[in-house]
Amino acid sequence: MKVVHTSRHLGHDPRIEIESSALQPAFEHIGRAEAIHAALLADPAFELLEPEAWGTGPIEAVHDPGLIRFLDDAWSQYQRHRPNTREVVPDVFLRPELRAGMDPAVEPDAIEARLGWWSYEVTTPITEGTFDAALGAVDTALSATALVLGGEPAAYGLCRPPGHHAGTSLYGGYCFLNNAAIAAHHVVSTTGGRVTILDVDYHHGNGTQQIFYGRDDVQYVSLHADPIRAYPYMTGFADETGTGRGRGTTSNLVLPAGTDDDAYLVALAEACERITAFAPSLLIVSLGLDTFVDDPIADLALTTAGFERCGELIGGLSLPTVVLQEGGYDVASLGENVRRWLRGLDSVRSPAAPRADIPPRAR
Ligand code: Q9C
Ligand code: ZN
Repeated sequence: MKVVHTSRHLGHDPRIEIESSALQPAFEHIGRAEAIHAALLADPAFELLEPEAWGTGPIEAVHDPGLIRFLDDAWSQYQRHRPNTREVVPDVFLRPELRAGMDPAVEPDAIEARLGWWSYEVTTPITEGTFDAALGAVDTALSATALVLGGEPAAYGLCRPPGHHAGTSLYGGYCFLNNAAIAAHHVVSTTGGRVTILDVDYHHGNGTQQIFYGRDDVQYVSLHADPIRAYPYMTGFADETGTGRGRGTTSNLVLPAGTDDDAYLVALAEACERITAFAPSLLIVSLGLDTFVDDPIADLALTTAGFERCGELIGGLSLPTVVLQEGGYDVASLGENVRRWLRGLDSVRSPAAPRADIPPRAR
């Protein structure tokens, strides 16, 4: 399987984050992508490639241009405000109640206010190279997608930073630009096909859901820890199923603490049925390995062997498949968990998988 990877992720280098009311070593750090890269490099079943440069056009088709402008200059504007700050984090947020009964706010000029205008939480520091790393992750996602549109049965994009918590006009949850959403919209707009995003990260992908909530050309199916106990707490409930034209195109399958391989695979089979019913021309998997039994910020109980079974089940859909990296924080096991998941996917595919589902314009 072809793997897209770039060292540009090294620019996003947070060392600390505020998490569970404490200042902690960052969970989302460069060592994660390095571990995955090393594991795939050591296995001859994977061929590593650099991404192409896609520019900001495909990003602007999904995100507010104001968010992109903000990410481009937030770090330097903060340095003018407080020199030598390593991790830039908001400390004030706009809640609508702040201006209840008044005119709505407009984007402020002060960097402190801009941080809290574009983010919704405090665990996602901006460092000097964050914007370039986020652009590199989008290039990685689009390049992996182009491989699949070009006839590869599957490809993996080693995206870092991850993307599924980033919404149209919002960053947070370690995410700045929504790699999977940008790739899905690119497929729809260039091929006219329908796309499913299957999100298997431990956390609900609130950003991906929000971006496609009113659309019927991209289906969003997510398996995640019940938001009644787990981040992002505010979205991801089973009764959120889409709106307007998008009614029925969002599926949230919520999982109890301690869910093991067998119980997870039952839920994943249900997700596969909903995907089959939608009949997409291409599948994008938001692959989080934070469902792992030893993940430091999560409470599910999947094993390395279970990840291989998950890959096999999804490979059985026989859809052209783009796999994009999201979360996963047990760095000691992360590389092997990704490797086994991808080998599971590959094991059930013939090298010449049929491409009849890709509309002719995409070939
Ligand atoms: N007390 C991804 O996996 N911190 N993002 C949770 C709970 C943020 C996870 C705080 C977790 C973000 C891509
Ligand atoms: Zn996650």
